[in-house]
Parts: sequence; C-alpha cells; structure tokens
Amino acid sequence: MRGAAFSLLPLLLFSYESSAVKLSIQRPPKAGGKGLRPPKASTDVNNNLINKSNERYTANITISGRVVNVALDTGSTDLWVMPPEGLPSFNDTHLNATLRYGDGSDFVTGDIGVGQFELSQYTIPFQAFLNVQQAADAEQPDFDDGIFGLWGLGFNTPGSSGVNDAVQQAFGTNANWGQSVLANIFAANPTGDDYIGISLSRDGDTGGTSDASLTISEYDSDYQTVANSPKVPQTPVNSGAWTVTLDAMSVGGKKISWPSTMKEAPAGKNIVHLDTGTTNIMMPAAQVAAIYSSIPGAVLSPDSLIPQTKFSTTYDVWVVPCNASVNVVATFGGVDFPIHPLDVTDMQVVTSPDGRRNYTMCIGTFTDVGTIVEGASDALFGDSFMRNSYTVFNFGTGGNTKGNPFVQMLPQTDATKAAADATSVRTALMAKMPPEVSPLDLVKIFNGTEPSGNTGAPAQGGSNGKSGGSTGGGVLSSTPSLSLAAAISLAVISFF
Ligand SMILES: *[C@@H]1O[C@H](CO)[C@@H](O)[C@H](O)[C@H]1NC(C)=O
Ligand SMILES: *[C@@H]1O[C@H](CO)[C@@H](O)[C@H](O)[C@H]1NC(C)=O
Ligand SMILES: *[C@@H]1O[C@H](CO)[C@@H](O)[C@H](O)[C@H]1NC(C)=O
Ligand SMILES: *[C@@H]1O[C@H](CO)[C@@H](O)[C@H](O)[C@H]1NC(C)=O
Ligand SMILES: *[C@@H]1O[C@H](CO)[C@@H](O)[C@H](O)[C@H]1NC(C)=O
Ligand SMILES: *[C@@H]1O[C@H](CO)[C@@H](O)[C@H](O)[C@H]1NC(C)=O
Ligand SMILES: CC(=O)N[C@H]1CO[C@H](CO)[C@@H](O)[C@@H]1O
Repeated sequence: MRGAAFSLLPLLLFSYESSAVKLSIQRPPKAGGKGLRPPKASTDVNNNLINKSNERYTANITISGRVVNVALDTGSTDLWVMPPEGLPSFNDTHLNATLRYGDGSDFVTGDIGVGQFELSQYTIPFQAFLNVQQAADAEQPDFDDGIFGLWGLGFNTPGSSGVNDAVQQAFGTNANWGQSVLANIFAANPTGDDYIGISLSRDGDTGGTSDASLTISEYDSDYQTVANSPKVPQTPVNSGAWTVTLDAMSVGGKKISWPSTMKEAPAGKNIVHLDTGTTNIMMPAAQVAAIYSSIPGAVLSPDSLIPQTKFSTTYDVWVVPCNASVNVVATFGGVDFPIHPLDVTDMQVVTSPDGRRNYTMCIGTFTDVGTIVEGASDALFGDSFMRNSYTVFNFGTGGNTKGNPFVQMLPQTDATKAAADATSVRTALMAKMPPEVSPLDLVKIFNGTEPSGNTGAPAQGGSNGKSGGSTGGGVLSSTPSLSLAAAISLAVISFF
C-alpha cells in the first residue's frame, strides 16, 4: 500500500452521486444529557449520534490518528475526510478520485489513502478512504458546522463504492482494505449478523424523542422488539442502495395516488430510498401537492420565490401555516409509520425583500426535486422520515441472516401524541420568534405585490403563538444555502 510503488497506476476518476446530509454521530456526552442511558458494554457507540439542527447526524471517528466529525450516510458507501489540520501520515495509493453528490455539482476530490480506522471498540488497521484536497462550495456549510467528512453506510457491491471499485481495479480483488468501513468491521466478526441499527433524534422536540444511536451487529437496547418487525426486502435486489418497497402513503387517512416509475415496484406500490444522508423527503410534485394542498392556507411558492436556507432553491416549495396539523402516514411491510407533524414542515425565519421585517415561515419538508431520483427510486426518504422509525439495515452478508438484504423498522411516532406535542412545541418556539403571516401574504410580500410591515393581514398561522419549528429556527438568509445537491444521496458511479 505504500504509495510510491503504485505511482504509475492509471488515473481513475470516479463520478459518484451521493448525499452529504448532515449526520452527527458522537460519543455520548459526559453526563447530564437529556435522557442519556449508559452506553452498552459491547458497543459504546450507542446513543452516540448527535443531530445538528435535524439536518445532519454525525459521529467522531478516528482515521490515521486524527479525530474527525463525519456525517452518517446510508445513501452512499465511501468514507472521505478533509480535516482542517490535515491528516498525520498515511499510506497514499496515489489513486485520484472525485466523488460527486446530488446533481453532480457537489463533489469532493482527492487521493485514496489507507490508514487505521477507529470507532468505539472497532479498529480496522487498514481502511481505504478519500483524503480530500478540494471540495465544492456546497460542502462549506458542513465545514462551518465542524463536519469534515462523510461516512457511507451503504453497500459494498460493485458500482456502489467508488473507492472499492478503484482499489479492486488497481490492486486486485484480494485488496479487501478498499472495502467499506462496515464491510471491514463485519469481516472482523465472521459469526455476527451484518447489520446496523439507527435511531435519529428530533431536535427541538420536547415530547420525549429518543436519543440518536448507531449500533453495529446488535440492536439498541431500547428497541429490541424490532426483531419482531417484518423483514422488508431490498427492492430491487442488488440495487446497491437501501431501496425498499413502500406499500402506501396517506394523508388524513386518505391514500395518495402514486403510480411508480420503477418497473421493479410491486403492483400498486413504490420504491423508496432510505437515506440518513438526506435532510428532507424528496418525491414527485404531484404527491407532494397531495400532502400539502389538503392543509388550509398552504400555498405553493413558485420557483422558490421565497429565499430559504434548506432543501431547494431551484424548485417550488410549499409554504404551510406553522400550526398545521397534518396526519401523514407511510406504510412499510404492512406496518403504519405516522410521520410527526414537526417532521412534515420545517420552521425558518426570512427577511422581507425590503429588509423591513422578519417573518417566521414553515416550509414543507416533502419537496419535489425534478428528475433527480428518477430511475433509482420513486423517492428519497431522508431524516424527516427516518426520525419516525428505528431502522435496522441488514446487509445479508453474514451470520444467521445471510441472504438478500432487508430492513426491519419499528414505528416511533404515536400520531395522537405527536399532534399535541407539535402544538405545544411550536407554541413555545413561536413565542420567541418573529411573527408569522399567512402563506399567501408571505408569497405576495416576496413577489413584490404587497409591501411588508403594514399588510394588516391577519396572521393565519397565528402571530399569537401557534407556530414553531423543529429545527433551529432563526436561520436567516445570511446562512450559506445548503444546495439541493448537498441533500441528496444517489450512488451513481461512472469511470472515465
Ligand atoms: C493525483 O493528483 C495530484 C494532484 O493533482 C497529482 O500531482 C498526481 O500526479 C495525481 N496522481 C495520479 C496517479 O494521477
Ligand atoms: C468530536 O470531536 C471534536 C473535534 O475533535 C471535539 O471538539 C468534540 O468535543 C468531539 N465530540 C464528542 C462528543 O466527542
Ligand atoms: C503503511 O503500510 C505498511 C505496510 O503495508 C505498514 O507497515 C504501515 O504501518 C502503513 N502506514 C500507515 C501510516 O498506515
Ligand atoms: C432580522 O433578524 C436578524 C437576525 O436575528 C436581525 O439581525 C435583523 O435585525 C432582523 N431584522 C429585522 C427587520 O427585524
Ligand atoms: C407575482 O406577481 C405577478 C404580477 O406582478 C403575478 O403575475 C404572479 O402571478 C405573482 N405570483 C405569485 C406567486 O403571486
Ligand atoms: C392555526 O392558527 C390559525 C390562526 O390563529 C387558526 O385559525 C387555525 O385554526 C389554527 N389551526 C390549527 C390547526 O390549530
Ligand atoms: C433530541 C435531541 O437529541 N436533541 C439534540 C440534537 O442535537 C443537539 C446538538 O446539536 C442537542 O443539543 C440536542 O439535545
């Protein structure tokens, strides 16, 4: 693996789309943390994920002797890091690579290194990673948040890992150090089942959200009953991604009509990509409209007329009264997964075009992204959905569960409790935030057809307090925009 020996290898360039969502896995805070449980004896990575404003879930890993906070991403496979201090010495393969994310405008580029990976009790002496030398501007918001890399928790199969494919091509199929981190961890424990369990917390939810955790080859002790959940198989098999069948979605108890674009989808059903690396939920405009058009007062803001810091600056977004009570349910394996109202809209603050007023607004977390997921799945179910399920991702590569990959999911949201919870959370938050006006008035203000400040418009969402947000709110347009690309996690690899 010493670099010099391989300096004459052909240059390989991967182009790989993935998500640079914000995940934050960290070791458990010392003490006094809300509802913290002692770490498990066998895996003190338990309860170790920390959300960053519901946008990213990250962990501190150690690579080549450097501690790096990396986002967790089930939507990609490779590990890349770009710590500001650089890395202590590592073995450089001199294989150059570019990993591309989302629509391709987001990228990281560098050389494939090999170093020791450490997380909790897991140590991989030789682990390939991308030592990033240059990153797209889209990565800057994550860097600003102290997130200096991405840890892919996806598949190691050919076509899913740019790093592994390049290493195998250059060094042969025995070069197992090019495998994903998870594949190498699993390989070190040949008798164990090859799965991970993920729980994501909901920042801002005072209603008793669980702590976030990642466990490897065991369940979080809080969710042991996930063992009884139906096995939802990867669909299509060998997609190289965590794509599964979605039985149905409903809003207010009414099924949403959603013809699949995927030929592999079972009749009347859809295929969705479960992706911790995507902040929101990306699905086609018609189905997004089916959800939000049922909410009194909600309006579609054409071409993202209203500047906002998350999700999409190039596609329409729904502006929704912050106190909207909406009951959205996704069904997997015959089991209903109610989606918490706090996950259906996201509270933000915007300044009027004339700079005179700040407004609180709520944006739909289900967003249309054009054709960006086309061909790979019907939708990308990111953190806004994943917070509502404890999910076990079983690779089917070892132990007693060898076979095709599957997931097991345990609902985390009680629709009735969540509705009450959402009202109290938003009421409390809204009391400290700028006023909300009706979505229609807000769109008019941003369209220049209505001045801010003296609209006299009744605040449909309730400037009297019924509103609020699950995310850090207070995010103003001065915050660098997360590009759409940064929120997507497709794994499409091409070699040049
Ligand atoms: C990789 O990129 C670096 C910097 O651009 C360059 O110096 C080096 O020659 C490249 N390596 C290969 C094998 O092409
Ligand atoms: C994660 O690493 C960063 C950088 O070294 C450090 O500042 C932070 O305290 C760490 N967090 C935890 C929870 O270990
Ligand atoms: C580089 O590889 C050699 C042998 O392949 C190994 O002895 C050495 O520890 C490695 N160095 C690092 C920093 O990983
Ligand atoms: C809007 O909020 C920002 C950030 O809190 C603040 O700096 C600014 O003065 C506010 N503008 C108005 C018009 O209230
Ligand atoms: C914005 O204003 C123009 C006219 O000034 C109007 O044609 C258009 O429909 C408005 N759009 C919205 C979303 O209000
Ligand atoms: C939201 O607030 C508005 C204005 O205060 C009110 O008319 C409406 O009933 C509220 N909706 C819900 C679901 O509480
Ligand atoms: C519910 C929960 O775990 N919230 C946490 C989200 O992450 C922030 C730090 O970014 C913590 O302060 C919250 O406790």
